[in-house]
Amino acid sequence: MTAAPARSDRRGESDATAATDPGDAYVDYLDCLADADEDAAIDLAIGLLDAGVPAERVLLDLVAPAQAEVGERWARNEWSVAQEHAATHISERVVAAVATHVNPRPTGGRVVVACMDGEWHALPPRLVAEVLRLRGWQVTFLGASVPAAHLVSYLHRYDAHAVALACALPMRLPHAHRMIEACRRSDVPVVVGGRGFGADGRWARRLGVAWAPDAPSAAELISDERALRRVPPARLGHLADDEYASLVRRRGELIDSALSDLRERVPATRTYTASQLDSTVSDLGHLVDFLAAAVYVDDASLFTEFVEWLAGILSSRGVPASALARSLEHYAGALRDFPRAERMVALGRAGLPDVDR
Ligand code: B12
Repeated sequence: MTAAPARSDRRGESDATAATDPGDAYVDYLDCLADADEDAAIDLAIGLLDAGVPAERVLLDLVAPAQAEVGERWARNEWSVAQEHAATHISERVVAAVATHVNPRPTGGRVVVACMDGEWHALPPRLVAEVLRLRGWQVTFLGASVPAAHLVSYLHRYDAHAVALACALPMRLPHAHRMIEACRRSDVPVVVGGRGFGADGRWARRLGVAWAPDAPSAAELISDERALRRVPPARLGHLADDEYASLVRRRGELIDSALSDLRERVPATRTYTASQLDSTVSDLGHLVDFLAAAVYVDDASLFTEFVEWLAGILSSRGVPASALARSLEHYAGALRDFPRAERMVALGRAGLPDVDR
């Protein structure tokens, strides 16, 4: 086993290879994250700034893609949750160091940036917040999981020009909608972003809210208040069938019955350890939550994409596709009175490879 290179060694490497391009520094930066070498990661980012690379590029062309790669390594089960946490902590420190190093003076109005209630992915909106700050806005970053009522009272108190709301997980879209509506009632224009709204922002359009794919587009939208307010209304007439509300009410019962069904039909699950059982309950819950969100926005692809993702995660952890298929069949049977949900579950099941029943 070799020791990780000392801070000065790594600094030497990055000086030689990556003085002016975040793309060239990317591999070194990922190595810093892999080795949990906070000092070297900060040195590398500040080195780029000192070499004249704009702070916005360091944030968006170095930190952001590295974090996406962290997610891929976790998904492939190459990195543990602890390694992911360590890497994310370092990226947070790097963002703070870059922000302190540049320290722009605000010339624009106040923009409040926050995560939806129940949303813990605070780093993506933090990057957006710093880009807005670099572009002259006076930014208040409220961080992870902000309850709607608290956000609204904050907006009232500080007379915000706009609010930017982040959602990384599509299962949070119903919460997102409630939060967007609460901000609207305060007459503060809203822009949303994050992977939770779909790669092309289609679920933001469904909820009738302005969406930005990235931080620079968010900055442009916020500068154009008319564009921010000029959005077609939400298209949610399908909610009249009450399927979403009923699914939410039945969440606990669905998870319990799916777990009993698994234990009955997939013998391996009977000898699960406590932590395997926890993960199973959490996966069964995520299936219901993603399904409920898909029903909310009336888009089966939200659910089928999640099933595909979950199948990949489970297979990289040695869980056979048959267990997921079995749970989907169970949910389809339990949801016979919910035609939209039942169809979505069937589509999710059909997307899995054929497995023995
Ligand atoms: C770090 C991380 C976490 C950390 C977050 C800590 C923190 N301080 O942020 C923790 C450990 C809390 C976490 C938890 C979970 N996570 Co996570 N996480 C990540 C990871 C690795 C990095 C996030 C990140 O910083 N991305 C970098 C940013 C820059 O990328 P970005 O989202 O594309 O952002 C750009 C645009 O989307 C846009 N944008 C983003 N936000 C906003 C906001 C606004 C207002 C605007 C305008 C624009 C905008 O601009 C950004 C820059 O241009 C991602 C992987 C990934 N690909 O992102 C997974 C990921 C998002 N997580 C995932 C999952 C599944 C989870 C958990 C459910 C895991 C679990 N079983 O518990 C929980 C859910 C927690 C919750 N309820 O919120 C999955 C989601 C998969 C899916 N199908 O939806 C991902 C994709 C991992 C993966 N590869 O599968 N996670």
